[in-house]
Amino acid sequence: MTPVITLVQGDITEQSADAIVNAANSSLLGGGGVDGAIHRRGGPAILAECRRLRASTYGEGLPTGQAVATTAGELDARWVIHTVGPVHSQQEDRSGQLASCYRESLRVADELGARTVAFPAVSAGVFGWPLDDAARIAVETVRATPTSVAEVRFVLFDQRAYEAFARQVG
Ligand code: AR6
Repeated sequence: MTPVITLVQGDITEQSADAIVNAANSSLLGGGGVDGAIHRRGGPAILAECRRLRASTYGEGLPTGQAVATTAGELDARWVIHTVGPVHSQQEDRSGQLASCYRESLRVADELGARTVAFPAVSAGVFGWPLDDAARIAVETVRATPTSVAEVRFVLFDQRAYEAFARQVG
């Protein structure tokens, strides 16, 4: 099945969904942007579980392009799915890794039984991915990924990002 794609302009930490995707870094221990906002609003339970993951399965961190779930703490969601986008590079095409973030997040969502999943524009902030291309990869990958997720909601922080995604969704 292909999920319905919806677009919202706003703060992803204010969304109600089964799973909220975090644009994390491989340390899983927090940062700025979406990551900072999720840990701030979700509270310490998320970080505690991330630390446990670092002490067990992901001793060297979560590799770029992969995804892992934790509790959503105090967010209005059951899970946070942390994924690590690639840093944009002019020298190297890393779009496969960015596509993998969406595919792997949906795979984890399926494992959990999540039906509604909210995504930010992974890599389009601190990691420097050009917005139009980030939107194209996000939408194309979700459309090409078989999943039981019923709704993929892209939550875009500002109007520019919202419009970039709206052009892709058509
Ligand atoms: N809700 C929705 N979108 C947001 C929010 C929010 N609360 N805050 C920012 N955005 P970024 P990245 C937008 O930088 O590029 C962190 O330090 C933002 O405008 O959060 O994948 C991590 O720890 C942009 O369009 O993620 C990593 O080190 C998009 O979300 C690194 O940043 C993604 O921006 C990850 O960088």
